[in-house]
Amino acid sequence: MAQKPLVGILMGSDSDLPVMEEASKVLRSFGIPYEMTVSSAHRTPKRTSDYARSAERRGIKIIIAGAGAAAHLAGFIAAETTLPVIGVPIDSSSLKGLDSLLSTVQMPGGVPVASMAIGSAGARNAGIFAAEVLSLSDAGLRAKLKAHRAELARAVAEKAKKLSKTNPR
Ligand code: RP5
Repeated sequence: MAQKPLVGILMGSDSDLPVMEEASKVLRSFGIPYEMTVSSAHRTPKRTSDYARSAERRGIKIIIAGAGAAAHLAGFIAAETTLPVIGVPIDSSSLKGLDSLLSTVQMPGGVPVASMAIGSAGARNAGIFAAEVLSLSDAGLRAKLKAHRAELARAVAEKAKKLSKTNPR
């Protein structure tokens, strides 16, 4: 039987999918069950509200919400649940995500959204951040996160070694 999803990934439009897939890739690599769907704060407010209100009951622990332009999705969801909400500002408009960043990060006091960086790096970090939150009660996941950090460091060291061969100090 498939495991029940622990993370919900939402995006404002299917055009956000190439960016938001970075988050799902990370969750898959850590073996974290997730669900992913499209729901817009502006175009489908009822669907978005129903999703946010039912998430906790359905066993979801964290919601990742990615949207572009006047990006109200993460804040809208945060208003409807006390689950942690991670926002990913997407660079889909003519303002290249600066609009989405400000819409996502500038929440009024009392209703937080953990805003990530704009675009793919933000989506990837959203997946990692969700894993870090879940790892607070999962030692196996904590070990995977430490191994992931060690791998990042190893990759940099390898690149530095290659570079120094062609450009000695
Ligand atoms: C936002 O508007 C979506 O999150 C997307 O980033 C952007 C454009 O959406 P589409 O017009 O491509 O559906 O609400």
